[in-house]
Amino acid sequence: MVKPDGVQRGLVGKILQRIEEKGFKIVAMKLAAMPEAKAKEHYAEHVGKKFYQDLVDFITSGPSVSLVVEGRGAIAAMRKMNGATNPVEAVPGTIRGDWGIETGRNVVHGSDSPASASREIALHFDPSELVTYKRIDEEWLYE
Ligand code: DAT
Ligand code: MG
Repeated sequence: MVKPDGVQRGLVGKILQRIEEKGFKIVAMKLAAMPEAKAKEHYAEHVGKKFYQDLVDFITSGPSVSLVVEGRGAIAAMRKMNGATNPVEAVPGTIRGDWGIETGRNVVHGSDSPASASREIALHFDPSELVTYKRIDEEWLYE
C-alpha cells in the first residue's frame, strides 16, 4: 500500500515502477480513502499501542493506493523493498530509505506474512477485483 503521504508527495508512479521492474505482478490495485473502521481493522494488531490512534488518523487522512502483488517470495521481498519501519534506519535504495524520514510518515505498508496478506487482501478487495493474467516476461523471470 502506498500510504497517504506517498500519494500526496507524488510517489505512486515511482513506487509502482520499482515493483514492475522487479518483476512482480500487480494483480489488483485501487486508490481509495480508507474509512476509519477499515483502518482500525487494518491495524488491529497495534490496538493499545501509544501510536495507534495517530496511525489510524494518518492512514485515513487522504487517499492511499492498495495493491496486491504476486510473485515468488513477494511478501518478504516487498518488505525488503519497503525498508525498515523507521525511515532513517532504512537502507538507501529502499522506498523508505530513499523517501522517508519519520516512522509515522513512512510512505508504504507491506503485509508481513501469508496470513496477514490474506487478511489484508480480503479487507481491501473483493475477490472479483483480483485479476489472473500472465506477464509476457514471466519465462525470463523464472527458471
Ligand atoms: P511496518 O509498517 O514496518 O510493518 P509495524 O507493523 O511495526 O511496521 O507498524 C505499523 C506502522 O505503525 C508503521 O509503519 C508506522 C507505525 N509505527 C510503528 N511503530 C511506531 C512507533 N514506535 N511510533 C510511531 N509510529 C509507529
Ligand atoms: Mg506491520
